[in-house]
Amino acid sequence: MTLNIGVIGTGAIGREHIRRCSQVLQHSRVVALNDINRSNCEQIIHDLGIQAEIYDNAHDLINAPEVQAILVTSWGPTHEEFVLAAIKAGKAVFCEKPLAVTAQGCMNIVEAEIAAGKKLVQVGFMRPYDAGYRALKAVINNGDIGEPLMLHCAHRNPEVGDSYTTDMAITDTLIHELDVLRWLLKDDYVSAQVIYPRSTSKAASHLKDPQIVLLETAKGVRIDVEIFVNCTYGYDIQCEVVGESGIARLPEPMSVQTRSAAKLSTRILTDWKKRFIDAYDVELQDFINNVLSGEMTGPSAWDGFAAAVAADACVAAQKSGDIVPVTMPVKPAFYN
Ligand code: NAI
Ligand code: NAD
Ligand code: ISE
Repeated sequence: MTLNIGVIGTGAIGREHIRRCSQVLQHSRVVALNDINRSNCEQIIHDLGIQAEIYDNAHDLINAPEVQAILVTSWGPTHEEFVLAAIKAGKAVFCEKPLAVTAQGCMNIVEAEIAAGKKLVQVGFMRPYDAGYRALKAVINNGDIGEPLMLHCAHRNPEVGDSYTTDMAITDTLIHELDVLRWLLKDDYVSAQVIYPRSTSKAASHLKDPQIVLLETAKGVRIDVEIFVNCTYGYDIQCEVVGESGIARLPEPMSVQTRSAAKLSTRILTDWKKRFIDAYDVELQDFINNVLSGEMTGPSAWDGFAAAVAADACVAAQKSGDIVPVTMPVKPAFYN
């Protein structure tokens, strides 16, 4: 059986996901594309040699009879509209993070999905599919380091474009930690605070970079996340869990160690596309398999909502400098 997929948004990650659905994964075929910039679609059809219809309107793609499932990889502010339209059409939808740019937008999706009576949404949070994070979670679950007490994390990009704003450090970047740490600890956030260290001279003048986000969970775990998106040296994701009886660290990506010119060294990745390349493959194969089998088990609209509630609090904390409460409603039984 093959799943016919339509893709909205054929930019950086859209192109990557079309490549993997066409060349890497099983049981999937990309049959329809849409982008506000039509030439992006034409270029991809040419480069990847796929046969896909280009739609000039995203809603026509969503409602096209040959499209069985939708990938939303357009920019964040468009996600809510397209996911709601997919639910209305009764079609499964994989939506890149963020599910919507506000918690209210995510809640609109949660309510529409519950009203439809069927899970249709998977959010593109790929880190729970990463072998390194899964190994870290297994160490915690085995009790190897006792109960987690503190986490020290970092999310560093070599550079960002001028259009990247201070709040995007939360809504675009930290959102991955907000999701994966909640999953890792099986815990929810209760408060957030943001601290600005001395700014790097490498950032645009309008951007506060780096930032430190301090989170507290319901179980009392304290988390610090450094977000540094103009660190220059690489794309570097760190996560250290301090437990009652030991410490566990997220494994580094595999890299050959060299001894040369009086140095012992390993390379650091610079491109986010490569850091979680296997996790993207696994998450999308999971989506395809689940749509075909009729049971969605990946990161849900509720997980998208939970991350957005925490993100809203972090953005408020950026602006006020205060410790801001994170208040999560009770999870509907639909998502248990
Ligand atoms: P991009 O800017 O390279 O691509 C976005 C594409 O969407 C562009 O081709 C643009 O023309 C198109 N687009 C914008 N508005 C549209 C509309 N109304 N209708 C149809 N097409 C529209 O951005 P990128 O880096 O590919 O990011 C896209 C999404 O994927 C974002 O939500 C981003 O947060 C997410 N993302 C997720 C990553 C992950 O690790 N899970 C990594 C990178 C991006
Ligand atoms: P689990 O029951 O241990 O999950 C723990 C908890 O995390 C659950 O309460 C679940 O609701 C929640 N959760 C799941 N995804 C989340 C997310 N993205 N953000 C926040 N909370 C989340 O189950 P698990 O086997 O650890 O799987 C967790 C996720 O990883 C699932 O989405 C699963 O489909 C996916 N996954 C599974 C495999 C596999 O081989 N089974 C491999 C990779 C990823
Ligand atoms: C990008 O949108 C991503 O999602 C990457 O995974 C993240 O590391 C980067 O900071 C974001 O800009």
